[in-house]
Amino acid sequence: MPETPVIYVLNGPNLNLLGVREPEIYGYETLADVQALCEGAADGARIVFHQSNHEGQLVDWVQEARTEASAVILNPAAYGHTSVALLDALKTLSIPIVECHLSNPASRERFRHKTYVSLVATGVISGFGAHGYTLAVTAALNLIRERAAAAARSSKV
Ligand code: CA2
Repeated sequence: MPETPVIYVLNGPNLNLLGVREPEIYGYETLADVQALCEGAADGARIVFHQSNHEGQLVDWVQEARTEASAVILNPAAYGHTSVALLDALKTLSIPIVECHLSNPASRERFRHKTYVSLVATGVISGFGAHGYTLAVTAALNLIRERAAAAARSSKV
């Protein structure tokens, strides 16, 4: 694990439109606002924040996180419901994965009720809008600290 925790926050397709369209579903905050919220909750950790509309780019960042990150927060957007490629990339990680959604997909159309990402996520945060990202950063920090404490304990015995 890097000395300063590094948290990758990855965002999938169309999330670049946040705050511009469908505010009744996704809220009025822009993606830049979401990034600022993550940085405000980081408590000394470094936030690496990305968004892409391209599945392969998201896979590349997940692969990069294998060596560069202490945890990943992922809002896969629609790729959560469709992408086996993203699932396969996430399966290679041995760091915490927090799945984060602005809306509560379980209360929406049936095709949103399941995500591939949930199969490998440590936990899922949904339905709290942009504030959910601050909850996700806090959850990731707790998981990173718990793992560091467990590693320190096991190196003593
Ligand atoms: O609630 C979420 O965060 C979602 O991941 C958002 C995805 C949706 O496919 C998932 O089921 C749930 C859609 C992201 C689209 O983002 C937009 C933002 C503003 C305007 C239009 C789309």
